[in-house]
Amino acid sequence: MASHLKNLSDFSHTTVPSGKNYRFGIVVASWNAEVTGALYKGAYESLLKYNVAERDIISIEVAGSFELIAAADQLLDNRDLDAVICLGCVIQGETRHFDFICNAVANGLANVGLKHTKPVIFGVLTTDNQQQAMDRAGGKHGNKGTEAGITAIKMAALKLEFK
Ligand code: DLZ
Repeated sequence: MASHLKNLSDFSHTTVPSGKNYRFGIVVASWNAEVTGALYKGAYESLLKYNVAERDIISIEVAGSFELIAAADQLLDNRDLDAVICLGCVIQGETRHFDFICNAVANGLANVGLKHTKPVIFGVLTTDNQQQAMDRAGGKHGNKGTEAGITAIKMAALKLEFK
């Protein structure tokens, strides 16, 4: 369980509360599937590691990162979830598609979180190339999917604190 910070020494970015009895959605985009599959594995395994039950995780696959927005919104409309983790990978190309998609997804997911007053975790890699993406999906810079899973648990626990 998250606790209020009373002293500077209370702060610890390494403490992860138990995810037991919290319910999570994971939405994963299939564009750049090698990367997003690794992000998904990292997120899913991090939830299990911190005691989230498999029955408390609902996973959905969508076409591209742009579709994460509608899927997260619909999940929160129809399921009693404590947080939704959104995973995607947008790789810089020759066109302005990159900027349109990145901006739309970041703003869209933020708005979904505010609309539902629930944590919507931005686990979308936005990189110059495939190698940078792989480095962050289980490579030399870790796995951002794992970090997204941990962030979801921390945010779910924080919310309960204020009920
Ligand atoms: C169209 C498109 C492009 C060019 N690039 C990516 C990408 O790198 N990563 C990603 O997740 N999705 C991409 N898409 C697909 C869009 O997210 C979306 O699926 C389509 O525009 C249909 O709405």
